[in-house]
Amino acid sequence: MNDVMEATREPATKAATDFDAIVIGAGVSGLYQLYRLRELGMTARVFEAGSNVGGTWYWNRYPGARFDSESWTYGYSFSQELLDEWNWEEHFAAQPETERYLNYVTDKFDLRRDIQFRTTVTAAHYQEAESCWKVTLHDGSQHTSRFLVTAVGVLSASVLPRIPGIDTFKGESFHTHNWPKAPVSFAGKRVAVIGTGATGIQAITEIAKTAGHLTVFQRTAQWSAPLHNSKVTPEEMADIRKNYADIFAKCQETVGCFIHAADPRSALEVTQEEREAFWEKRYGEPGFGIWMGNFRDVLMDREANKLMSDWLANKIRARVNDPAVADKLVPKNHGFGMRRVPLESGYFEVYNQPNVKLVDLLETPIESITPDGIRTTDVEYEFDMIIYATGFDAITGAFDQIDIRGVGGVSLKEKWADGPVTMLGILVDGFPNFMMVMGPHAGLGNFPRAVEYTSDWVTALIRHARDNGLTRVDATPAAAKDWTDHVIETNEGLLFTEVDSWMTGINRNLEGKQVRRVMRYSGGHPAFRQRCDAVAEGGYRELAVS
Ligand code: NA7
Repeated sequence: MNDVMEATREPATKAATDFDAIVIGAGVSGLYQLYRLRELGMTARVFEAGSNVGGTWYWNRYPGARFDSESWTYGYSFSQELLDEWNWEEHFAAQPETERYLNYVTDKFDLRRDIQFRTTVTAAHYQEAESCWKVTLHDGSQHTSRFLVTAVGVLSASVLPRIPGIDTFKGESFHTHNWPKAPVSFAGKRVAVIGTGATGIQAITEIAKTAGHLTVFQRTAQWSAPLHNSKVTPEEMADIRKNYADIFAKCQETVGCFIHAADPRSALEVTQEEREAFWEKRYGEPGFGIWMGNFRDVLMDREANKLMSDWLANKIRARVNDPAVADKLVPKNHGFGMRRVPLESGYFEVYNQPNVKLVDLLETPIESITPDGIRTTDVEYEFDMIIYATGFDAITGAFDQIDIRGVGGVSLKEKWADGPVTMLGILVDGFPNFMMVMGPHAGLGNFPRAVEYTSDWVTALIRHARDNGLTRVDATPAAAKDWTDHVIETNEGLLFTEVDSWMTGINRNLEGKQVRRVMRYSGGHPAFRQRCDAVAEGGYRELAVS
């Protein structure tokens, strides 16, 4: 089809495109966006690289992968029927349960027929004359749409470490994100895990149960705390179902959309006994309470943070038999909660097992991967399997993998070379009709809660465009600057901004990701929603439309 011809033949308000909207990704965000677009009566096509739905919960099938959010706070809230039907098996569901849930949602709402699987989007170019997007797929085929919604995830572009010889290893090797569907056996094998982030900690705990021998290569120790997962009993599920409205309302009130809200007290205004009793209680409770429900100043005040870190260090030491190993497991270069707190289920006790060894890469860095294993500065270890739990090109990585070009052929990757510029983390000036569900500058946290809100906002904007005969909606440069400045402001003074992590845009394995950047909104979800609501209620005055 000749798009230019079509566009000139059709009235301006009628889409002369293959679809009203194209959505990239069929994970938590993409599925919900498709549902909402359908509701508008729009034609939509979702392109998904995987062979099934789920996104994060499709790819990350490594042993031990599970929620750190309470399952019943993570599920979609939009359908009462769905809430009535679905029973969560565990308070923190493992990957297979979540994957089942997302498939159930897909089938219940008949979403599959608009999703094209095993399809990678390689380019998306805005067509100025036709006010539409032309999307190119891995096989060279092209499709056009008025609107382009990215639902590409925050942690979806996995990264292997830059270690010489990585391609020479003769045994099995996997990145945790690209884990095979067929079962992987560790029995009797000499297994290496590189990386001790949230993923590594989950995987190591599980693999240690069956591996012949497990060697963990740790560069940075983590302030990990207990998850306290358990089965959901039928009585608990009945109770949860009765209370869904309150649960979701509570999530809406907190900065991270979790059910855990910070304690209004300062860690410094209570006695040592009170402080420690409070931390002991949080340490004994399920979920992120210890991070998100701590004293209000623990993540902001150096002294409060130091007290918490020292307290938690003692917990780690008490759980590991060998004091020298315990010492290596206590973080030295950052305080508690400055990086994403991994929740664990017996992680520290793993190092008391005779089949597990911890290698501290600060003492003996890796020199190379060899055909037989891993060589550090002091010894060559032989392995049957190497597992890379080495993380992601976070937040902007999935965008960078697609050649996205706006007005005048401007590349999004180049526009963001010095850090993202967005309006509300949803729009980018110069990229009309382009909307991001959970792009950079979005608030992180309990993902689906933020996804539902953001996707509803995107849907309302698309409806507004349609109802008003607009073929082009774009953020103005001024509005994008305002929001970007505000995002930067919300990060000022927060201790996590002083630490290298994926949340500050650092990935030591990637060129161009060595400088800390403001990647996320830190003003909290309630404030984020207020800003978004104000734009919508004001009739989208901040946008340039035609
Ligand atoms: P993370 O949190 O980025 O962790 C990656 C880990 O891999 C981390 O321990 C890194 O050490 C380590 N790493 C990366 N490259 C190397 C090399 N070259 N050598 C040694 N160690 C290396 O990713 P995750 O997948 O664990 O978690 C991502 C998020 O997913 C998580 O926060 C949850 O929100 C879900 P470093 O810390 O850089 O020293």
